[in-house]
Amino acid sequence: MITTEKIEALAERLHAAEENRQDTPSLADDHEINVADAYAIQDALIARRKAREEAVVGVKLGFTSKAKMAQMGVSDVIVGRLTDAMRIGDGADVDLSRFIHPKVEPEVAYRLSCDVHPDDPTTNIESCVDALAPALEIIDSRYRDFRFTYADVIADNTSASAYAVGPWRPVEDVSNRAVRLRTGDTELVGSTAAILGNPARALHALLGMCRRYGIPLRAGQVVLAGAATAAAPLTAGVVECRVAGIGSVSVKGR
Ligand code: 0L1
Repeated sequence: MITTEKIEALAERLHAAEENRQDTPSLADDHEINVADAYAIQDALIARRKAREEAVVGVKLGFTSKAKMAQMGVSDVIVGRLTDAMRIGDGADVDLSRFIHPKVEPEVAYRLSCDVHPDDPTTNIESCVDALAPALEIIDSRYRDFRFTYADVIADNTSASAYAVGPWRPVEDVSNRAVRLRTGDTELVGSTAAILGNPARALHALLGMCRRYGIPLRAGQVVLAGAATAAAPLTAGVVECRVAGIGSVSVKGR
């Protein structure tokens, strides 16, 4: 475990990278950080966002696909926090100059209808979800050349940067729906099955991670379940995520 001073210093480094849109080398280059340290750095980073008057409005999961887990050599998902400053309206413009090297991922979002108590073994997280929607997540790693370790990316709030959610609709089984991510001339096609086999499983994985790392889950929060395709670079123009039977959401890079 690293010291509290070191946690604060590393959070400050990542916070400055985000504020100045200036990438930074991997923390692991000169520090030994374990997963608990990394979540402590993420907490300190979120405290800085709150000091900037941002409110936490949700959580996101990362490394929910087998391919990404294998690439990082891990078997656990990662959790990051979403704030109100990250929210982009469906169809709204997004200013590309606020990012370092943004990428976009098509996702499924869930909405929590009640506070979730991860420490209570009787908690049924699926019964605390009242709606789902297509979503886009913009990830913007603060690390130079996207070179990071598993602990690095957790410390960096799992690259969370911005997100948009389409129209909410009642919860249904979305375990194997076609997903299309359209950006410029590029179209990536995937399936919701890439998200832990079924996005609903992401909710259970989230509960376990929140239990382990003391992350609260509150009524009204959004849960981004994970990417259904590889990430695509976010460039100028319209980006759309369409999930079969659920609808679509878009943003416009400028
Ligand atoms: O997939 C995710 O959202 C997890 C973090 C991605 C790390 C990155 O490529 O920046």
